[in-house]
Amino acid sequence: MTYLAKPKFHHPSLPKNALGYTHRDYEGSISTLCAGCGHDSISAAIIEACFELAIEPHRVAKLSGIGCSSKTPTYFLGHSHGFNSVHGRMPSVLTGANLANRELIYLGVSGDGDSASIGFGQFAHAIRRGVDMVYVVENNGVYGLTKGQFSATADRGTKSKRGVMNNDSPIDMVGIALQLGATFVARSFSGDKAQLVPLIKAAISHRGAAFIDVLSPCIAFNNHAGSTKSFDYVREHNQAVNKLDYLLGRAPIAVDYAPGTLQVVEQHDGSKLVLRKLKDEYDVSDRVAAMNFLARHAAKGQVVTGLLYVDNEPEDLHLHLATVDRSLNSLGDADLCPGAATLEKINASLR
Ligand SMILES: Cc1ncc(C[n+]2csc(CCOP(=O)(O)OP(=O)(O)O)c2C)c(N)n1
Ligand code: SF4
Ligand SMILES: [Mg+2]
Repeated sequence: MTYLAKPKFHHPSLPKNALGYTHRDYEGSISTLCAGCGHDSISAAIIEACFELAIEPHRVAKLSGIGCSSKTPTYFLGHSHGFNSVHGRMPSVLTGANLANRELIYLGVSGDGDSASIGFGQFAHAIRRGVDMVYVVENNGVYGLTKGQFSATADRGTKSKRGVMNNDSPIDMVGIALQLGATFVARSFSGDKAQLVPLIKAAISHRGAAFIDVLSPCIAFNNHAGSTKSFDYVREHNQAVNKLDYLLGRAPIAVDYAPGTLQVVEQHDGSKLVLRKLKDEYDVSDRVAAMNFLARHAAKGQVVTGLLYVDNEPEDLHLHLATVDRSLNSLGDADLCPGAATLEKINASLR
């Protein structure tokens, strides 16, 4: 279908990053989503984050399941590795790929249906194992692709476009991610690029399970009054706990704020997360307090956004399994076969 192709010409004055790439080098095919869908704004934020970090596109592996959200990797990073799995099965495919080749940056993109309904178990196990990845849920509270049924993240008491009431309790993806031990947890809004781009950059630089729940209104099926996932509702009830600046390398912090309002988290690679606190009492390193804060605000119908929790000494699955430093797909027969004598010893120990 030729209408999906973008023109290959670059305007010579397009801004370039440290690698000499323009934004166009991080784009994908033309989106086929509904005009105004929140998911397209998340794709734009991913493109911006990768451009600003000057990531070589071939170092990224983007994986997804099924849904409008899971279609989006086609619309960004057209020169990266990609795998579109079956519904709800992205986390296990990502886990396997990560174990085989730890050199790549893993970006899992999913929907609330894909991760909180059919793929809930898969989501939970990838998070609790600490797979080194950025896991983005584009959360609209409905199954957009199959025309707007409530998903498991829809709040109790919300009304569908046709007026049907949802009586089931919602699954709060950030609450679950915190409980399961994700070492980087954030929530954002597709309409807030200034908040979302630094969160994605920080998540990419985090070495462990990074989870970002992005509220992403479905304008076709869940943007009406009575929905808590509409543009208007999220804008009116958004309670950001902090503003994040992501500083690469050992750049000095050149911001001047009142004592107690700035929290700096230094990561393993020397990069810094500089957090300007918007809520005095909020401490991003306190996981239990974060769970409590979120539950209290959710009970009042408020949508807490920002960087909610980060562990600056995260552990990942490779560390837990004590795998070798090299990627497994680069090992040859000599590395993999211990030899007849060693095999005999192992077998003897099991008899
Ligand atoms: C095994 C299986 N069951 C059901 C479906 C039908 N189906 C396709 S997408 C989808 C839900 C997608 O919802 P979500 O992940 O929230 O994505 P959205 O479209 O809202 O972005 C469902 C139930 C399917 N494709 N495969
Ligand atoms: S149906 Fe909803 S989620 Fe799917 S593309 Fe349209 S607006 Fe986006
Ligand atoms: Mg959805």
